[in-house]
Amino acid sequence: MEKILDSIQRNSAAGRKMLAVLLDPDLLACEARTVEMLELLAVHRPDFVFVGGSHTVERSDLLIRRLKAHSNLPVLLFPGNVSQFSPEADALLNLSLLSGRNPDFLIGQHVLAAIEVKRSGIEVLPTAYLLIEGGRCSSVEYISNTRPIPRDKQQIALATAVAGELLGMQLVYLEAGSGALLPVPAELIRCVRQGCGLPLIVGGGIRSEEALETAYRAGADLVVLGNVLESEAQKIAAFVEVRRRCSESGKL
Ligand code: 1GP
Repeated sequence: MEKILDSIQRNSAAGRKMLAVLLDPDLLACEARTVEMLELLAVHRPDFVFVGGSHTVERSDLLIRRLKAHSNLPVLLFPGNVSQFSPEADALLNLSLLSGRNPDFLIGQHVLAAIEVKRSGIEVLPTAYLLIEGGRCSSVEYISNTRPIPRDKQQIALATAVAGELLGMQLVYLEAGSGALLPVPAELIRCVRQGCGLPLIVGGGIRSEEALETAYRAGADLVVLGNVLESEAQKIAAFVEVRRRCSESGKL
């Protein structure tokens, strides 16, 4: 079977846009919402399901088992810390918070998880994770005790992404923070897209079809949606349609 990183690189090179739905393991606390979400994902298929968050209470593997029982969508771990690792996912986004200067989120958590991750044999996606200021203090900012990159500092974002590329990372994730008031600015996405050769993940504060389209048109390859689907799960149908439309025009 094709590796997940290979599929992301192939889609990025072809201009085919991708969509990921971020599910918080704590979603399981509400059975009705979990069932509704799983049923919708089976019909309106994103490319990936991300599982994790800056701060979660429930275990990731319980949600992953539910996902695996209901669909064959690839599940990627999006861990806020080492305790969220589960070998039952298909791949691990090995996030290094390059925008910050907190060694624990640059390398510390990675050392704690390293042997278990290696032994599990899970596919690992080394990812340059950049927090961009999103209009309010995000959970990532608070928990990691780091400062985000200012919204108008495109060149700092680009230099940080390229630093990750030069360290051998394979993906760049521009993150405004879950529930951000303002998504990552289009100009900043465009700048990183043009100056850095890696596939680009963008997320945080994207709640409308217009915002999704803006991110894709600016150069995002993979957009992550979380909060909006937690409150209005049925919107997934419209978002999948935006992905299709932007992919088609991206190929022209
Ligand atoms: C957070 O980028 C994701 O890490 C998704 O953010 O919940 O705001 O969609 P939202």
